[in-house]
Amino acid sequence: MAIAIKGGTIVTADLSYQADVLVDGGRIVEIGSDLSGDETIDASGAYVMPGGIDPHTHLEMPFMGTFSSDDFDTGTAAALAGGTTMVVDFCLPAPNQSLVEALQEWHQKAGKARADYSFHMAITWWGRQVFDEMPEVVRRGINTFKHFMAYKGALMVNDDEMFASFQRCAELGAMPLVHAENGDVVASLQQKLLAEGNRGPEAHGYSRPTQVEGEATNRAIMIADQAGVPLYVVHVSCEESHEAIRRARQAGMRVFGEPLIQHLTLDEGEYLNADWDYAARRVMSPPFRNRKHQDSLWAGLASGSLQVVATDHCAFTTEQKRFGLGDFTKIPNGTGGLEDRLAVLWTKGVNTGRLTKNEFVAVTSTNIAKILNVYPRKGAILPGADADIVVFDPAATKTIRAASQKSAIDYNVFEGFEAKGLPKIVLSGGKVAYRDGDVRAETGSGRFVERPANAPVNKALSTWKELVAPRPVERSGIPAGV
Ligand code: DUC
Ligand code: ZN
Ligand code: ZN
Ligand code: ZN
Repeated sequence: MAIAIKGGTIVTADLSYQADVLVDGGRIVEIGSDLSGDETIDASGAYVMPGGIDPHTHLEMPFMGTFSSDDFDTGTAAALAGGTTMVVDFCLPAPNQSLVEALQEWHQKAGKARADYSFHMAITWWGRQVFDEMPEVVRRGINTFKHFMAYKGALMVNDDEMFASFQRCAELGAMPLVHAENGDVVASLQQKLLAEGNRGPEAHGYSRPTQVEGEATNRAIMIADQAGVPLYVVHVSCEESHEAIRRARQAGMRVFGEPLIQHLTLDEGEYLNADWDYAARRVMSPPFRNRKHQDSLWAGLASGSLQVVATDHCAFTTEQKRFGLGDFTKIPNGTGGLEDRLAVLWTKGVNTGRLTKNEFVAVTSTNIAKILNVYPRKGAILPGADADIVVFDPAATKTIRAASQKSAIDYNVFEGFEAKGLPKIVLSGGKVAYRDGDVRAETGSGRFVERPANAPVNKALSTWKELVAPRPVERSGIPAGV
């Protein structure tokens, strides 16, 4: 059944112009004037944009002794209600678990998805088996591998493991991702704070200062350059990390940075709230920062040194957060945001003039589609692209309330936020998936999106130097190797 979206202004990462869009068979089939279909969507006064892509979610993730409370069903319902038509989640193998087996488990969980999805594969342990399985993971449509430089004793990988994995990514045309925080320093700061009697959620912020993030970001960048591979830094929260990325890009390295909507808009003062639950609900890693860092992130999005706005959606209920009563290190780390990313970014970004409408589309959809190698199937309003489309009403308003959200948790870190500019109608795969408050996409209607490998680079981009094994120097009269 063909649907004509009529009378709107198409807004892409490059252009804004008036045209109708005709979708059929799950794809965009035509863009032009006076188009008609079996059904018409009136988009007058609205912007017609590519569906949002959130490249950083944790749905039903086993973490810190529990599972995050939004699964692929409620999580993608929240996503669609917020104008996000594709999520990229993290497959986390257990220690010594086969990557392929873990991937099968994640495919099972994602069977409930209402929106399209993909996975990043996390390198949670290192060994011959992981090395051997990485090509199979790539063949199965996953071109990104995540590395946690924090969570010592759990998810953290060491530098030698990270370097080995980065080199393997380079060979395979895959890209490493990093959660960049120095896990050793965080662990010792946590112990110090606890020993000094600092046990509340505010200590979470003190245990993860911007230095630990800046150091790890720099380290990951240098290791990636030596491995001859591009790098994607998730949840860039501060100037120190942003600065490292800027510098790397200036040196010619292909390094990407992803701030979260939370870090752009919420600050460290949240942890000083006298209500333990209020503060604990906002505990995530990296923690919220001060205004100086927020300004840096906004500037990076406008100037292009940072490319993507994500959520790291990892939702825990208040009850789960209370696992950390009396010990902040046991508060499950994570906040929600999937449903609110577009509305909050538009309100704080476009309405204030910090971002143009086209930059908004770039950072919520198009840039990540290119980085993850799914453009122009995703992230584009073009004939042939998937019909994942947001009809966005810049005049619509709402007050964000947990009471009316699709997410399964009992609070919202944006509670009370006055949003202006909202998705009104969302198409996913050519069907109306959300309209005026109702999610219509059915559980299980989402599809897995394969992301093919890129061409391997295998050179240090900063020097364009071949990464070949150096030859030993021949010396006359002295035995080799001495
Ligand atoms: N940070 C979080 O806050 N939650 C999930 C994982 C992470 O790195
Ligand atoms: Zn992380
Ligand atoms: Zn995180
Ligand atoms: Zn994350």
